[in-house]
Amino acid sequence: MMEYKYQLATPLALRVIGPWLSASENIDSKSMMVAKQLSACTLLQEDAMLQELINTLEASANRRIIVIGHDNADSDAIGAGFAVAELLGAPLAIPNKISPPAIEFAAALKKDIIFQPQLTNYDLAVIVDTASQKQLPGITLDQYVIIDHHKYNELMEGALADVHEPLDSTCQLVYRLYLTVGRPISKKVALALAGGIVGDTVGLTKASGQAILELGQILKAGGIELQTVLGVMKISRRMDKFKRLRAASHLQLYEIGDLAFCVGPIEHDYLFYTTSLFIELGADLALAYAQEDHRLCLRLAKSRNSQAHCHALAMLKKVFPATIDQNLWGDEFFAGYEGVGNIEDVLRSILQEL
Ligand SMILES: [Mn+2]
Repeated sequence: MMEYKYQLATPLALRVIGPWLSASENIDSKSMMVAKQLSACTLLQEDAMLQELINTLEASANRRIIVIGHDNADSDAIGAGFAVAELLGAPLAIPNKISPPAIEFAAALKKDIIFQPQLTNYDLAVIVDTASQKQLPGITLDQYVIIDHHKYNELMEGALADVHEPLDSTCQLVYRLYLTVGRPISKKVALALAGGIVGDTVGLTKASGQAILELGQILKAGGIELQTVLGVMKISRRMDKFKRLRAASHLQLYEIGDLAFCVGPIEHDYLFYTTSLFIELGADLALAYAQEDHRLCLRLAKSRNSQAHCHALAMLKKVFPATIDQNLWGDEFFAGYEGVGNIEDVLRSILQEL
């Protein structure tokens, strides 16, 4: 069913998108008219959404386009952003930073990423994997389109066009965009899209059949293996065996009812990797910290498999109530703090909360 749908869409989309993808190629007004008529007849909602986006992009031919993923970018934002940027020959930007788990992955794609982009330098922004203005600190949107998979998206209202469907990942929507315009999937684009799917489905443990099917198609189209993607995504890859074992040997275990809470010191650069390591070992909740005099940097992670009724960010907000936002960030499963603090006090507060 899906295969058929895309085969149908490809020649049409190629005509519409042709002049925009390659400025040298001329399109006659007749075929454009036919394309528009056909486009108006599109019955499938997703095709219509994709087509509207393509039309908007086509109307922006020769204008300056920038692709932007949400702040604290994860592998879905990076992967989808990379693939769209490749498709458009546009730069990729992130408001402030890449999320630690996605740093290795972003580096493997070898594309320059612009931080704190100046939108006044561009005519159109393609926003990927982003559901609210809050995820775009410091960015004032004007002319933009959206490609996103979050169930609720606050940015759709002001967008010129949107491709929005509640799937497992934005990368699947970008894959469908590639199919619709008939652009081949290169090895790197396959890695980007597959990485986004693997990331947003927590290493495929939460993947729907549809996501796994599309992942398979992406791997096949790009001629890469899942093993390659997993290797690039492997979280504790950056820690060598001695660092991993040393971190494990310094961990303190708190058993609170059925809850396993692991705490350990580590150098600043390995905070995230250490919490991941503890979770991999079976912790429900993991805290890694670096204490340098009065300065404390820590990361708190919750296992996705845990039944623990705790919210990592909410927990840190209780522990550091007066902290300004920039020093404290995260979500239910992973949160970080950097600032003044003492690990003994912090640990006491957390244990009280648990
Ligand atoms: Mn996502």
